[in-house]
Amino acid sequence: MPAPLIGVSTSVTVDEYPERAYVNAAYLRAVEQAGGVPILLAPQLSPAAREALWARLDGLVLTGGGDVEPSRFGEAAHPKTTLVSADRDGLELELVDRALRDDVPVFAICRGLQVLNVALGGTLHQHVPDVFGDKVQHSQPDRRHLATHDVKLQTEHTRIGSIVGVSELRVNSFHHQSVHRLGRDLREVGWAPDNVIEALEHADQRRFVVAVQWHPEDLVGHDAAARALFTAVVDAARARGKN
Ligand SMILES: [Mn+2]
Repeated sequence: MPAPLIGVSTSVTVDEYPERAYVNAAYLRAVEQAGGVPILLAPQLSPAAREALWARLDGLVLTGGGDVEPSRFGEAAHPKTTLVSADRDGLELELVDRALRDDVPVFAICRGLQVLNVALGGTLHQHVPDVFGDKVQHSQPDRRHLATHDVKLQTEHTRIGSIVGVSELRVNSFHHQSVHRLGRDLREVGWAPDNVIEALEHADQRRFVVAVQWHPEDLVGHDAAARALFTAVVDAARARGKN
C-alpha cells in the first residue's frame, strides 16, 4: 500500500503583490512524520485542477489562517475580522462538501475547525474576548510550540478519546474566533477552562472527521497527543485505500 496522499489546504495572500499561496511547513512535516504525503491545495487552483487532485487524495487536513467571511454564516463583520479570502473560503467549504460526500477522512485545525462548522451550517463567535473575557489567552503571545492553556476532552464514546487516550491536555492557542452555534451532525468534544469549544467531531463515529482549535502541527516534536492525531488521520486515509 503506497503512502496515502493527504491534501493540505493553503493560505493565500490578501491584498499583496505578487499574490502567493503558502502554508506553515509544520503541517507538511507533521503529515510526513505520520506516514502521509502532503499535497498542497491552493485556493488559486482551477475547478479542473481541484477535481483532478481530489480524485487522487486519500485524506484532508484543513489548516489555520485568517477569518471566514462572516457573511458565510449570515453575520456582518466584526471590527476585528482579519485576512478574509473569499477564494480560500470557497475552496475549503467545497473540500468539506467533497470529503463528506466521498467519506474522505478530515482533520481540521484552528481555522479548519471553524470552516468545518460553517460548512455544516454553524456559526462562530467572531471575537472570543467579547464573549468569554480574557481569563484564558486564546491568542497566546508565546512561541508556537509552547502549550499555554488546558483543554478537557470527552473521552468516552468519542473518536478523539480513542485517538488521544487522555481527558486533559495542555495546548497552544492562536485564535480569536470560536464555535458559537454548532453545525449539523457535529458534536463538541473538547473545551478550554472558559468553556470555549476546542474540539469537534462528526456525530457518526464511523466517519473520520476530527477538528481541534489548537495547533498540534507545532507540538508533534514533544507531544504524544499531537502525534496521535496526525497518525490517526493518515491511518484512516490509508485504510480507506482509495488509490
Ligand atoms: Mn484556545
